[in-house]
Amino acid sequence: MDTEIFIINGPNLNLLGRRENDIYGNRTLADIEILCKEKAESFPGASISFFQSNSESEIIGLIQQALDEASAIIINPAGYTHTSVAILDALLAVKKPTIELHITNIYNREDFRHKSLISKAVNGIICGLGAEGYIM
Ligand code: CA2
Repeated sequence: MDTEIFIINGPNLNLLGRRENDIYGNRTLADIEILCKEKAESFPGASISFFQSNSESEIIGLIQQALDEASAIIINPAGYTHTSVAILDALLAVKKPTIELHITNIYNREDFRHKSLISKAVNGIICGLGAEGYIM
């Protein structure tokens, strides 16, 4: 059976590798997409659809699209992690196996990053492992 995984990236992650490399590392989002797709090739039948949006509305649209098109979701909601009840509600409604992912360890950063509104809707969380987290 084919397995399609949606990898959804939130606002400002399009700047990866170009700004704040000391915090987020040197890899661009395009580099990470290639690494994820290479990794998927080692799993027969698996494929990746990789997205980035700065718009909360588009991210919700992608989560809803996953209802019919994806087996699982990996999501780095970026700044919306800490603010978006609407993204939480979309994930709760769609009920796909979901991993919340953060490049940095949100628990050793500013206090406002310690709370994720999204975590209630996910099966697991990967954070603080840099771009390698996406491969895991
Ligand atoms: O660590 C993560 O992956 C975050 O989701 C990244 C978000 C941040 O708001 C979360 O607290 C943790 C920020 C993404 C911004 O990405 C940039 C990348 C390069 C330069 C500037 C911002």
